[in-house]
Amino acid sequence: MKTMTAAFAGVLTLAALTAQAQEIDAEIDVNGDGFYSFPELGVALPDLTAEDFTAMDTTGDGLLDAAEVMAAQEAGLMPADE
Ligand SMILES: [Ca+2]
Repeated sequence: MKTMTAAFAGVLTLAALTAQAQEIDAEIDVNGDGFYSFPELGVALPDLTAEDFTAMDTTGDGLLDAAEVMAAQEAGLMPADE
């Protein structure tokens, strides 16, 4: 029973990681925390300004999560799949 619970938890973790991986590129997310910081995104997008980043950071926490990345791509603020 204990083994089944552990396996189930593993599946849930994998599903969460897969969902996150759709928008968060590990090549940009250098520290692997699942968010893009301004310095991380600046490496991938050299023309990125602090104002651009602030516009994408709708929660104002200084990091872009998957939802913010997706919204930024849909708004044309960030190129998708580069
Ligand atoms: Ca990061």
